[in-house]
Amino acid sequence: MISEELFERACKVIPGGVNSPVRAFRRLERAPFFVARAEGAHLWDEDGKQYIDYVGTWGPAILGHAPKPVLDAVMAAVPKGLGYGIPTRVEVDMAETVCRWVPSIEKVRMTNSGTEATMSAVRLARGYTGRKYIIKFEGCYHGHVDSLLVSAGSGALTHGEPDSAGVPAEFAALTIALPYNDEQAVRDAFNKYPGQIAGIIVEPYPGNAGFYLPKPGYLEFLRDITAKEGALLIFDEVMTGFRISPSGVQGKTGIVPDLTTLGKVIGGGLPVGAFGGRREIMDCVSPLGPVYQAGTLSGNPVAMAAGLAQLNELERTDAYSRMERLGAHLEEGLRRILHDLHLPLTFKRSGSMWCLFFTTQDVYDLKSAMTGSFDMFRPYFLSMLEQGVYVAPSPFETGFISAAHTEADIDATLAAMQVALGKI
Ligand code: HOZ
Repeated sequence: MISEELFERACKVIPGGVNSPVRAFRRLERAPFFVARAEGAHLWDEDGKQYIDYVGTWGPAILGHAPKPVLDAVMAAVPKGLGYGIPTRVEVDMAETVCRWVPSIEKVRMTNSGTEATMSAVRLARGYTGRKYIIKFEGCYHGHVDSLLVSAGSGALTHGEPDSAGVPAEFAALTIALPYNDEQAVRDAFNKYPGQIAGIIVEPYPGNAGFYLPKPGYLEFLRDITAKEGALLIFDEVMTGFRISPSGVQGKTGIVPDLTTLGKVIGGGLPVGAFGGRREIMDCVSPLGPVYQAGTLSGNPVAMAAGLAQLNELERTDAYSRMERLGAHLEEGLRRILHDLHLPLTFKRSGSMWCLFFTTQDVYDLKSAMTGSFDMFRPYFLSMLEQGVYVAPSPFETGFISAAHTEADIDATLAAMQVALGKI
């Protein structure tokens, strides 16, 4: 097996053989497969096996892999130079597009990753308010920023290290981690630290401990209490931005955050993140204001061209209604299978984001997400993989449907689910 040989080589020179822990199939006790190429909704591994892909680069591949408009834009940008570290027209086009799509964003700064975006947004919230504490929610993952690696989700949770070594207790002490969907916990925190909380950072639809949703009124509550307490509300829409709707969860719910972080879809597959928000807050960012933030590769012209082409294509086509149709098809078929197999498992979906939890309890926070059985997830995942369907290799990740998936892909996935769930 070529993948296994590559993994053996990789393990000698890369920690765990991977460049991000969520790609390691470690907890599944098998080697990851190595990808040779990808197109549309499909991946091919180094051994020639084909998969229907529901990881979608962990979110960016909303048009599927290697979409022609994005490739064309990259091919057109490359001969002009790979980066200059000087402003370019495409950065302005991108910023105008983001501000037009996401009305809460009046000014936006590009970064190279979602992690940089959240790190910068938290610094900005502290700089703008002059306060030091940040509230985050257990199971939410905001990248590998020191002060946000507290009760974190995604790979940190999968590998049992939600509080990372190397983050001094003094740093973590400024982060207040609370259960998601618990209004009283937030009220108590504001009462305990009056006038000291700079902001709340939240994945409005959490997608890093599986995928679950806010209770009715919860996001409105976060908006109201932050406004009342003089703290900022930061929506981390790295996963949900340009995906749940053209303007993310905020577009779908009508909640207007003070700051928003973006990533994944905005880069069209290349490394791009962004943070933006109200003009008066963004004007505190260097060089206008005292909050320093920078990056040699930020706004890279090739990455901007790729991201902008992806956004333009989303705008030009019926991608969102198509992904909703495909998502509804998957949900309907899966619920039928679960019913027929007498498996009352919990399923959550919004548009193209979904998660099957291996628990019979409702899931609305980290604690309930953790009632899922890994002993049921493992045989399900391995059977799906064997049958050529790649879902995330962790029960704490989100499934992504792309506009390149077809009804036939969904039917084939449902057939595989029928077999895989029959085995658990
Ligand atoms: N936020 C991503 C998973 N939910 C991280 C992906 C990666 O690190 O590769």
